[in-house]
Amino acid sequence: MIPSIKSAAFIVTLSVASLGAQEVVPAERLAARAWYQDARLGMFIHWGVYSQLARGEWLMQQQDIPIPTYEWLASSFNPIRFDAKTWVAAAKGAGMKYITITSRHHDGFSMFGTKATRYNIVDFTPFHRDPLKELAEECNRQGIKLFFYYSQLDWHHPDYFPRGGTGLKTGRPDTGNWSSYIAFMNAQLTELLTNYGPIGGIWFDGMWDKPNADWDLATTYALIHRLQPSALIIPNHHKAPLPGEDVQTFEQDLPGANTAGFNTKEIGTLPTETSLTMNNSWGFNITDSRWKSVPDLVHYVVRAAGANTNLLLNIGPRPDGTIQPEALSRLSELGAWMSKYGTSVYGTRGGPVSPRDWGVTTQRNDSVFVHVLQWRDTMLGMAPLAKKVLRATMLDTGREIPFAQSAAGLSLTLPQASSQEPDRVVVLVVH
Ligand code: H79
Repeated sequence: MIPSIKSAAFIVTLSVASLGAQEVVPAERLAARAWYQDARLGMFIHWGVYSQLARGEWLMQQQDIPIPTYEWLASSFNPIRFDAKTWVAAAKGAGMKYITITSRHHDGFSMFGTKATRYNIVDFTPFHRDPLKELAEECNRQGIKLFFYYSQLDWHHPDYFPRGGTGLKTGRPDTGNWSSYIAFMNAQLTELLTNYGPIGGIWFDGMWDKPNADWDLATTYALIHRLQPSALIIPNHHKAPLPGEDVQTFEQDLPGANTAGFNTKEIGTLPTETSLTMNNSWGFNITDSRWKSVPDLVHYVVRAAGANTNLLLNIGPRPDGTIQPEALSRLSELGAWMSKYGTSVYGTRGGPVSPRDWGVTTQRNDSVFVHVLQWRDTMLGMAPLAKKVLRATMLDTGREIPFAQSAAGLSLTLPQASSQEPDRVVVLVVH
């Protein structure tokens, strides 16, 4: 279940056969991975100059916006209503334990103060503030861990050359120095890991734009691990995990599913995460009203936990720094559910019965939590458990319920399902 972190180091056999080596993961990173898995629920934030266009975060590519035109957009970014306290409180109120925010997306604009380029929120906009610094300080105050999303793909930087599959029509000359681009990224990552206190880690995205390029990941990963030995590396490269990485993340899908069309079905041995939009957009999209319902969001959290996976639930704040009321209300309602039922999610791992259509199981020590998600009847038959069930109670009322255990399985007699309850949670004490 919960791995012991007492040993100084843990030897992991690499899945990359060609390296033929063993990776030694230091104890502090194993501890950070365990913390991360215990957290189970985080907030993803997509916010950048694209938020002003109110059409997601890909408009520069989708509409072939030339760099000078997009630079004007950047130069007018002034989110005067941004308030780190409000954002962190919204995450905390939703029961989230960490925040992962875009420090730089594919448009190449840095949402933090950086010396590596003037094309950043402090130097290039009338705002002149560093929102990541304000967030880092506020997260520290409110006990939330902060991770930085960082795009390796860049539609603006001249040295992102040769180009990949996207960002081809932004008007850059057909020249550029790839190793300078890698050095630029490493300089920025050094800043992110030096100027913001202890951070949770780096969430990479965009490498899939140039799958065959030499990204020199070994150097970048070693740099991160040297600067902050507890920082986790979470890459969204759509491939099986590579050496130095800590979490395998899946976009809009649970591990093994691929409704998105680009997620790998190769699941390694690392902790896993699913990132999910609350409507159908990452960046603020003013016409996207396809919001997931609160019961659906509860199901996503619980189905992720039952698959031993974290859920990273996204919001796309508006360009003035405010969060849409549709998102805020869902966050606080999800938080109300988490404050009542969170013990069956936080600090758990996937349970003894693998995910089923009717629901999932999670476990912590000698407690198994049965999450009944899609089952209208009172009698539920489950697959056999290896351990003996001593007691079965409903999590919400604490009332004992009848059960029968045999070699054929476990049957539970549940209270009537009420239409308000997204999840009927049974606590089994096992021995
Ligand atoms: O930040 C959000 C998105 O902007 C970013 N990741 C999330 C977290 C994202 N960018 N692209 N995608 C997600 C999906 C991209 C799919 C495609 Fe392709 C890019 C389709 C064609 C080009 C990758 C490369 C998949 C096929 C080829």
